[in-house]
Amino acid sequence: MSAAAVRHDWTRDEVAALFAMPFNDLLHRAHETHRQYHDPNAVQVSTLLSIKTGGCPEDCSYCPQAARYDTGVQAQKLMSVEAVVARAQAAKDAGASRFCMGAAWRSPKDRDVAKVAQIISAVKGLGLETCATLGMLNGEQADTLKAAGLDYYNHNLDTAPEFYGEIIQTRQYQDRLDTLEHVREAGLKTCCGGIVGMGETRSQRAGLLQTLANLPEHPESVPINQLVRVKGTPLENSQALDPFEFVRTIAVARILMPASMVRLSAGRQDMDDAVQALCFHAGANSIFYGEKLLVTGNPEVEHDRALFRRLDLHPLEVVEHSGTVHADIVEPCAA
Ligand code: SAM
Ligand code: DTB
Ligand code: SF4
Repeated sequence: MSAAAVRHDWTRDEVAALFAMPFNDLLHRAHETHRQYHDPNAVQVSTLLSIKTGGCPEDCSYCPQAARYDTGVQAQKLMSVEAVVARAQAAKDAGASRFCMGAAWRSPKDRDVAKVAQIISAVKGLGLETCATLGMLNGEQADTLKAAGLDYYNHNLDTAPEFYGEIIQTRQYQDRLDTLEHVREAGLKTCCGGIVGMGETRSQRAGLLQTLANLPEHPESVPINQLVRVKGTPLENSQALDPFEFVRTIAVARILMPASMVRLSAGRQDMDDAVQALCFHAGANSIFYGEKLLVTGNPEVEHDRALFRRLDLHPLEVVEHSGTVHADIVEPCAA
């Protein structure tokens, strides 16, 4: 059978038709696609760190770090190079191969970018892949980060274009597309996905994935976040998404972007292990590993190690120009 094509011309109807497939048929197609492009038992493992927390001027309705919502998050200024490096080393020692640094900025100032560039060079020096998510960037800022050794830039579309205005008013969808263009032009890899469970319709979930798949290049990483409902945010009382609908979203992402890494991102703490196993079967092959996302919780490291053992998954090894990073989060099975 020939490999699934990498396409950039998906129609909304085609994507909606994938969502509407019988669950087993959808999972079968997604898993078949997954095996054509990826080792089905390998999962890429990233650890997140909030290097500048809270106090953000934006109004993203889901976000615990927006200053305007009373979420109990304490604002903290940008961490020092030494403090970030210590956390990155600990993440590497625990088995992460990529270190993702997040900052609660609308867009960084040039002097912030200069400081983050120093942090990135130092983290890169540990032999880790680097990823940053700092808000909107102009072309020059993207170039500076690339020159510092940044591998990936995370900037999400978050949702479908037609639902976006109900979630965020302080910046436009087009601003996000512009930042993604600057990132691509700087030669950075893109990490771009969205959030489900914010009250969007299935057609809007299809719209998010359609927009991602029709970007000029598929993002190398596609994080699919399930909304973490944080008290004090406008979305705190959103209705929980049916877990099988989440699995469908992963499966459709896998089919639309067959060569990309699809990350089962935020929301794993609210998901049982069987649902996560279905997500891996449906084509998810990346996770955030470590007890914290940016400010909210993530499964315990020991729990994830056990999950990998139970599912015979292994962390993806990353071959970088600096050598081979062996991400070893699972001790051999005793049985
Ligand atoms: N401030 C920068 C920005 O917004 O571009 C970078 C950090 S921001 C926290 C990164 C992403 O985290 C957001 O685009 C959103 O997709 C995700 N996120 C934030 N809060 C979330 C939540 N409560 N549940 C799920 N995902 C969330
Ligand atoms: C992404 O798509 N998800 C991550 C990462 N990119 C930066 C962030 C999830 C944040 C969840 C809520 C929090 O802890 O702030
Ligand atoms: Fe600020 Fe980013 Fe949170 Fe939006 S998602 S409020 S830009 S930290």
